[in-house]
Amino acid sequence: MVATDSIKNTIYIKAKEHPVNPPELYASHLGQHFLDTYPHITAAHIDVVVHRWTRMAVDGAPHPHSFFRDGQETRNVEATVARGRGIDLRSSIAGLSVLKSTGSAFHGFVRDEFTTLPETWDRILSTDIDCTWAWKRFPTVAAVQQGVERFDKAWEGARGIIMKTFATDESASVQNTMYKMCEQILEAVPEVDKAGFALPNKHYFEIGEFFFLAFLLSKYTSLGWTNLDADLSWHKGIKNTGKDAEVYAPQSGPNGLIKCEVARDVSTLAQR
Ligand code: AZA
Repeated sequence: MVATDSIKNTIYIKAKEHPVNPPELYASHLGQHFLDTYPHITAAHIDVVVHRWTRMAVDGAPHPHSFFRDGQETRNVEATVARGRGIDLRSSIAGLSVLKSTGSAFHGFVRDEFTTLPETWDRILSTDIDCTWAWKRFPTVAAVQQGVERFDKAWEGARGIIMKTFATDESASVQNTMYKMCEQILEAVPEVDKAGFALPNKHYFEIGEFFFLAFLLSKYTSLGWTNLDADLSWHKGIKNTGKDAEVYAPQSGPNGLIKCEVARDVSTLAQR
């Protein structure tokens, strides 16, 4: 058995001995170390999470030693280093919260006795991006090291594709937009075999949209009408629906978590 104490200390020491950027290379070094050091171990699994500490700008100049946490977004790496198999790396962007105020529709979906959702041709679209891309297997740490700039380039490329597609796509659905993003990531990074997303559908509803539902809830439950905040017309007849909608309420859920993974053609993968 290897104590977690030794594992923790190894993580510190390897962070001194090797660069920690890009995280894909650091994770590979770390995993290989465990295989080289402990003959009874067949595979090492490493997860690295990189937080955004961005240098402060003070009086317009980058400050030499001060940083701020620039959002909840992280850059993550999962590495599996397995004896006799090589190194499998999965890189990801997680926790990148995005919202667009229009340019998103959702209609034409199956309607049956289980459907209550109305169709929409214009809605707010918001989600927390969780995007992962899986690299083709690397035989050794030296192969990861060779052309190591590929990892930062892929991360920057994927982030750019995500932002641009999210902003500019006339989204037909979360599913459709995420598929387009996957295709572009595969095109931009030839050494990546698969790209995927897991996107929560974060809803913002017009206050007024669920007026009728609120009315029913207040009639048949102990929830008070005034607690429901369902409509604004009680105040001087304010209109806040359709073209008049300006004030929206974020919904706490439950909401969908929509996932997709797009891989290269299997016949192409076999030749790689
Ligand atoms: N996809 C969407 O884009 N929006 C939705 C879904 C869905 O599957 N379900 N509710 N709202």
